[in-house]
Amino acid sequence: MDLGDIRNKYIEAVAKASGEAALEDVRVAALGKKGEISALMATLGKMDPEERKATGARLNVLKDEIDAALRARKTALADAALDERLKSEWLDVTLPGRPRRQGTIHPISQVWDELTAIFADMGFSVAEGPQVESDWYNFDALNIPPEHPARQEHDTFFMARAEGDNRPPHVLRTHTSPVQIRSLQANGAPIRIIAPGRVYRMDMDQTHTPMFHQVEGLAIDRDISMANLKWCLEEFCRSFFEVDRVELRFRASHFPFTEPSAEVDIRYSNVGGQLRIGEGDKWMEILGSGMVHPKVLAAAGVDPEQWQGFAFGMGIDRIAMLKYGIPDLRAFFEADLRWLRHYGFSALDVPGLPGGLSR
Ligand code: 2NL
Repeated sequence: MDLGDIRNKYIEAVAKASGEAALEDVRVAALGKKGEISALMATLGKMDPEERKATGARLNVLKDEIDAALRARKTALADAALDERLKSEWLDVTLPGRPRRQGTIHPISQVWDELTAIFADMGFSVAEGPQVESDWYNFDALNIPPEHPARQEHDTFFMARAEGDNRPPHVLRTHTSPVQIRSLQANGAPIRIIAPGRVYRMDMDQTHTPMFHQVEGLAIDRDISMANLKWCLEEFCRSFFEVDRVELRFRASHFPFTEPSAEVDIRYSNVGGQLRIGEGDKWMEILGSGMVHPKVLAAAGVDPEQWQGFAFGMGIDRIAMLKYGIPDLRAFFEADLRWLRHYGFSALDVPGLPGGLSR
């Protein structure tokens, strides 16, 4: 037998093996239990001692040589595979770290927090209540009887009743007044609360969305007048718009739930599209207000002979647009991340009177 031919055959096969599996096939064929070298080893027993010694030694050398070639090739293949992986999976560790994107506080939330801080400083606590209301809380208790035109003006969303159920339907609250009625019923007078929250009216155009935000305020005590209302609103506007001087104009108006009633305008100027509060010769309506109607107090279980007070209602979205120069109301509700990054606030920018409202 020519061991040289066998050697060349396996060394060549090892060199040609293109992967671990092919290499294993070569190993089994040459060195496996039933492999060619093992078969040759098995013939040694029939040889005479001299020949056996010489052939045995040569077979061992051959076995070691093939084994070494197999190991070397295996290492080379693994190195090549690793090189391939490193080429595709490289990472430039010298690049600067990418900070996680920070969310922002929505301008409505910011303004909500700002006005809460201002009224809290004046002794108002925050009241909340359901967004689906009975028509009694949303209308009747507020001196808006069924035939009152205000019921139509409110563009109310009505909830569906079960088939055959003829009771008046519940509504999506059209203002947060019901929250105040509920607070009066639960706590009685005296009371000083604001009720910020979502309200709903069937209206949709450049200046209206079917859901918007309102804050109402209510102060009931034994000796409260329009003068207290005026001071309270002026103080609020000075703080909220962060100007030293504001001027409010009270215009006689009508709401079913207040008597007398006043719509309140604020003085402003428009210099090249920039609104400035407290100066100039323009007036803009910002809220409605008045002395709580005796019938409303009575409906909420408060004796109008002993108690009186003021109430007001204001659009949060509207005053947010005014303060932060946001031109389109609808953008508030589109969840456009680019818009939020532009108009949103840092999560660390928590409004408070000691630290300032909008730093
Ligand atoms: C407006 C007008 C107003 C009220 C809301 C109120 C609440 C109770 C009793 C009496 Cl419980 N009044 N709220 C009073 C006057 C006006 O809102 O134009 N809002 C945007």
